[in-house]
Amino acid sequence: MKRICFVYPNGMELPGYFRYATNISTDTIETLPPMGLLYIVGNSKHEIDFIDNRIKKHGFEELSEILMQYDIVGFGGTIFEIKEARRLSRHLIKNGKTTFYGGPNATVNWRFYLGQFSVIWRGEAELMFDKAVEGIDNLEEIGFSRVAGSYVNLDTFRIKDLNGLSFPDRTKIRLDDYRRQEFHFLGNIQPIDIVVTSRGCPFDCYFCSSKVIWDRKYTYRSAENVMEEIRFMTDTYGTKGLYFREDNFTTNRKRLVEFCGMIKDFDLVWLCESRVDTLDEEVVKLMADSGCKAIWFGIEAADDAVLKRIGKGITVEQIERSIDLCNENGITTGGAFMIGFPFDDKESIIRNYQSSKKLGLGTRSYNRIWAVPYSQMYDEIINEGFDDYSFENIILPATRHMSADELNKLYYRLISRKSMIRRFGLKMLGQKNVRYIKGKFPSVYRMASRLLQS
Ligand code: B12
Ligand code: SF4
Repeated sequence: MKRICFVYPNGMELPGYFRYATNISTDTIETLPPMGLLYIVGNSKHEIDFIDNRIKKHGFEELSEILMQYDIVGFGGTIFEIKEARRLSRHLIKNGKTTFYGGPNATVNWRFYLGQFSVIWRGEAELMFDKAVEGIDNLEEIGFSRVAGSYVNLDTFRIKDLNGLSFPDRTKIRLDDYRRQEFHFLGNIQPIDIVVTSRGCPFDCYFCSSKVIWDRKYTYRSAENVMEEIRFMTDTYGTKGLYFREDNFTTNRKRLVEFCGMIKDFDLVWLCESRVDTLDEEVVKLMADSGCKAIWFGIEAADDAVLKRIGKGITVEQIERSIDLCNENGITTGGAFMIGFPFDDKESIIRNYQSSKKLGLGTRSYNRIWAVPYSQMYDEIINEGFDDYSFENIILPATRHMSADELNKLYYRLISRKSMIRRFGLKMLGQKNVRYIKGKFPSVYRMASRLLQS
């Protein structure tokens, strides 16, 4: 039996110009369990160890020493963790080990990492991983090609029937190590877990790399199959809350209705991400009645002209309607917006920002655009030369009308200054005292929050 270990690497240090102009965070307090890797472990007959280095924070020497005990080391993660994965892999290969690199970044950007991992894995892995381990000396026979020093599956692996998979192996982690700011929408409860009910996305937004990763193919588990996992979670871990963090939780209306009917039997609260055009009055009511406390929407812009240009496929009217429906049914709403599209100028950004405040959202988050390969927006940014600031293929771009620095300054003035004050205030006062103020003097707390949000 081969000795195998999976590693979710630690995030890389980004140059200062990223840190001060974006909300990108590598803080472990703000992350979720790496479900992809846990899925592979749960579906493999091999004993696989797992290290989440965002939690463990081993240094290079220490981690490479640990990993030298294994025959095969598999790295996951996004583009933001590539540096640690690459460095460890080079070291391990030099010492006769075999390394795998998988996940969304490997799927899309494999060409950049040829020669640096023994095997670069594109797409889903549960059904093929054991075959690759057992046939490691004959990978060509199971769909891999030898390209510039690595084996890579040029045809991305996809799984048709997600219901046939075993659940992710959560014994490899401590659920307690993972949390996200979104958890507060569910109140002060524990444990909260994530369950992945679907993969991929059928939409085609101009700025998003999902279509390159998942080829616009959307697969989903049946409501019954999801309930089985939830039952397992509540029985085993006493799960009290769930966060459905996936591209398209609400896209299949029939499944959503079934899901709401079934989850009612559990005493659970939950939150999810959604698109405004997938909700209607009946479904929002059902969601609220079945324990949904919050919905986080990818809105991007509160302006029909911008929404059209970015191919989002939604309108301001739909945005307002869905938010109203949620508010009427006691579901808290959050909305994410993007600032600094290639066509944006100062006026359009300020207009979008001002309009976004009038939508009735409970919480808003604004992301100053950074771009990773590949999306239509990424290609435009490269082709038009707006990539003055870039690091490991992550670009902090300029627009046709504003330099990257002008955009950073505007973003800072409109948004990040307030969130910095908020974070600084939290640090100074301490989480405990803030909770005390919130409980004892709710109106003071609300007023301060509103001031910092406006
Ligand atoms: C949930 C999620 C999160 C969660 C948890 C992320 C995590 N640590 O796992 C949170 C909210 C924390 C998050 C944060 C961020 N995310 Co995110 N996130 C997602 C999302 C919506 C779903 C991921 C998921 O659970 N998929 C389901 C599982 C089953 O699939 P999977 O992870 O891809 O794994 C399968 C295969 O890829 C493969 N595989 C995976 N790893 C490995 C390893 C080996 C060895 C092998 C063989 C195979 C293999 O097998 C798995 C099983 O089939 C994806 C979008 C998407 N649909 O992919 C974005 C996505 C992964 N996120 C992305 C980004 C950029 C981020 C952020 C950097 C954003 C930010 N501004 O901060 C941060 C930082 C990430 C971090 N360091 O934790 C990008 C990554 C792009 C890239 N090129 O790397 C994605 C693809 C979104 C997008 N469309 O651009 N994210
Ligand atoms: S932004 Fe959301 S809806 Fe649009 S393509 Fe990406 S995942 Fe799909």
